[in-house]
Amino acid sequence: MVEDILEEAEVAAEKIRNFDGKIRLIGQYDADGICATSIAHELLNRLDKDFEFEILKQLYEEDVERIAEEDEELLLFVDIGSGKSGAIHELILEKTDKEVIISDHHSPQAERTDDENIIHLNPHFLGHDGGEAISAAGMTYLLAEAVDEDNYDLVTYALIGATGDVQKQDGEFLGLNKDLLERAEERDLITKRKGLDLYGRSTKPLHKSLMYTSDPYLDGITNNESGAIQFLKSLDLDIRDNGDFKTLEDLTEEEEKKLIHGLIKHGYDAENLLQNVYILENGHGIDEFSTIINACGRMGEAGKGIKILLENDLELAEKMSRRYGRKISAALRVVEENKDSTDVIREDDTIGLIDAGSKIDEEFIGTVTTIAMSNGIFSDVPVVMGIAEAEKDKLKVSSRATKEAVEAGLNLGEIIEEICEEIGGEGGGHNVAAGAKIPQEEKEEFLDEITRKVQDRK
Ligand SMILES: [Mn+2]
Repeated sequence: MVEDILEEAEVAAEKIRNFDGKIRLIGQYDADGICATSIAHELLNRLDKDFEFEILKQLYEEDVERIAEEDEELLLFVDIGSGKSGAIHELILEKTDKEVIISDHHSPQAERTDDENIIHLNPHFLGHDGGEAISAAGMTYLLAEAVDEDNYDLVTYALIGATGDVQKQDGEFLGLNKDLLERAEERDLITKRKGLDLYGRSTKPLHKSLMYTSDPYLDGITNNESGAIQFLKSLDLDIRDNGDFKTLEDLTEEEEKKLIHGLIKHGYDAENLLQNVYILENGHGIDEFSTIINACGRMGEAGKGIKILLENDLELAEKMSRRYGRKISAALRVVEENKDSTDVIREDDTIGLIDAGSKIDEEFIGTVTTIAMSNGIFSDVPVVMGIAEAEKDKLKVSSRATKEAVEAGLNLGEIIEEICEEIGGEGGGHNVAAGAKIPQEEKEEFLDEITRKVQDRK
């Protein structure tokens, strides 16, 4: 299935192989972008190319203008660029002699042309769905494979990237990602097995993971720490390893099986908790590892994410993961400390609002909003929303709806998209979770509109 993309990638591969000058690699800052950048980075390194790289949050027109002025004659955009391909044509291809390769999966802004100076690799052009079938890391992996089959080892990054972009559905890779998974499995780069999908699989002590499991409700274990510890003891499972608490991820496959059988034998509905787990060669689960890579980007340390991947620097991974945890805790403290200040925290019947201004980094407002949904900050509201200042006089809006509201017909993604169209913002998402960037001066209008629309449809 990936053959059509490989065939197209061959032309780009030829261009890269034959190019002697300086190359600039431009990537996006989330897990998929960092994985795509890492693949391209390694691909160019192995060819001994002269290149520099930069990671951007977003590609603005002024970035395209700036890049047009840089020295490099070949520009390689990964996980970024398709959405600005119109500007790339106008500001780079029409005005300079530079050559461009875009390896992306976002909706293309411009159709492909016969301009030989640009190769635009994008699954949309070949009738594949860029949302689920393949990520930019996958596209860039196929480019690396077209350059040299010996680059097969980079396929792991393609799947970490796809995981970061939430392309797995119910634990399965779909479409072209499935082909990529096969490649990884054939070479034992990834092992897939059934395991328990518990909260904090690799970050929380095992007994806490069990105790926090509420769906299904494990009578005697859920919300009962000593019950959870007792249960593990009854199965002869050690909760400690050299003094440290074990996480679920620390268990051997045999021990995990013992746990699963134990749950079933005690009458717990453990079938519900069985999920596909994908274990990387370095022992990390793919979901949790892609979260760490994503965290690096969010903390403005995308370069460290690349280092973790390319050097398999697990110590750095752990350090970044802890730092990210501390940042989230600090952001949550802002909510806690301001819960009596209606400037920051307020609610009516419809919306619980965290109006964080500059107190919470825009990169953390989404996570804080998700947690605020369940930690009792707000009483019974159908929608929780967080707003934080973002770059370029914009506000980042993040919103979550309760299951009940969604079941009653609320679709946050649709509502937010509609409002953004009216007020000149950008946004959308899913029925339960959606986000937007809006102009600062439109805040009140946005809040009025969303309150009205949620009331209409809940
Ligand atoms: Mn992506």
